[in-house]
Amino acid sequence: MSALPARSAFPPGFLFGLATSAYQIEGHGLGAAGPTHWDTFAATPGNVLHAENGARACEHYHLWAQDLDLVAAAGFDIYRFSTSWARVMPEGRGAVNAQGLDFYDRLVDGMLARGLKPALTLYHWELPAALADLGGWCNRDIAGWLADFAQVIARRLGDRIWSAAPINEPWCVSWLSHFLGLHAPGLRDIRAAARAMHHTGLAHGHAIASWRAEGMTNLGAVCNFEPAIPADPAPSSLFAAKRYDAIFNRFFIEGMLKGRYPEDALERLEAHLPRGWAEDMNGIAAPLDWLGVNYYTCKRIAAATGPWPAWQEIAGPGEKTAMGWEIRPEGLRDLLIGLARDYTGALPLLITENGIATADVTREGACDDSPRIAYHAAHLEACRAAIAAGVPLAGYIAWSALDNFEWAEGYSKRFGLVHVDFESLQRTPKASYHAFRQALER
Ligand code: GBH
Repeated sequence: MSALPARSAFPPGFLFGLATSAYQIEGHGLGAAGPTHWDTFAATPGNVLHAENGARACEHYHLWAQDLDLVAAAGFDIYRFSTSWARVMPEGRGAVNAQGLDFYDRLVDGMLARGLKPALTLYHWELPAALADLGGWCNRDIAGWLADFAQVIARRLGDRIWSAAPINEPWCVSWLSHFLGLHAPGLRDIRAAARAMHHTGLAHGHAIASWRAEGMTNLGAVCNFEPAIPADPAPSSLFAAKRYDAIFNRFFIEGMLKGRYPEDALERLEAHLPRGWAEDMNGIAAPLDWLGVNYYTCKRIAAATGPWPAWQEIAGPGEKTAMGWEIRPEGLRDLLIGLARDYTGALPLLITENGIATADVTREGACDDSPRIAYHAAHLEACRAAIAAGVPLAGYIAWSALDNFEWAEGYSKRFGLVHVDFESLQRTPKASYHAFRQALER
């Protein structure tokens, strides 16, 4: 069994953390909060496995103190969390719900009291339904709406936040949700997708500007990456993989870090971008203090017949997780090295998510958690290799602290280092939790 590398195997000051997101753990039906487009999406049969939703989830809204205790007791430095927009502003704009803001205020104080650095994600996917009704991410006004939400959060929490990023995974918010239709709002429309892609960048830039104006520091972006490997040496596969890479891996960081979009994405998307998009690029490329990397897997891509984007995913040779995602730790090493070389240079990188789903199991003992330990061990070694190659990697945040609402998969897939019984709500640390605790004290 592969052991986790010890804290002392990393450079001094390297930070470890655990991540969660609001809709996945809080229980959106608890406390006062406005409806979100994830409630709507989950209520439509066929969108979420077993028609589950985030109404109760882990009841973190009530049980947050014991959850923070667990994160701190294992010796983690960072707790990455998100703020539910509809809990803070039930209509998405205008009136602020004092109860919602009080909750995050207590939560942040709770982190500080336990020696945890609060890493804030402003938006992790549950859009207030009132804003979805106005077109959501397809409406250019979302940039201003998100900036206003950012300001409300900054004024209440900004003095105690360690790091902040406006949007978790712009690719998921736009492409996955508006082109592939797999997440809320479940659209399958190239025009909607292109607009959402551009508007995530615009809203990101506006939120960063709003935070800077409020004096906040250590601001970044969190993107998901899946290295695209040509499934075979055919030139058509190479082209398809390059096209995949442009949409998935390069579109958002080229916007946010270089103020431009990749040519190979524009060739099809430009016709669907909002008029005057090029004038937005400076604002999208607002200077950042770090880039967050969410990494889970890689993709093997071949060409496909049919309309653009005309690619297909081929199963790779590596072992698969319960999500069916291929395990490929060397992909993380190469990704970090490539990002530093081509995009970020001396800008610190931070792993903001990395983790593995296992099948539904009951408690520690009933569950063999060694695949999770092996997964994190291998990816931490990949981080060490990248650091040895000169990459300025600042830390590693694992997904996730708790088993939680895994979006379209409902509660059937478990990413937690801590097991949650969704009936009794009891938390039980898994073997991986104990492995981290031991690694972090060494
Ligand atoms: C993260 O996104 C989310 O931030 C988090 O909320 C979520 O719980 C966690 O992942 C686990 O899913 O083409 O079907 O093989 C991860 C982004 C994008 C990673 C899609 C896997 C391949 C899906 N994901 N990707 S598939």
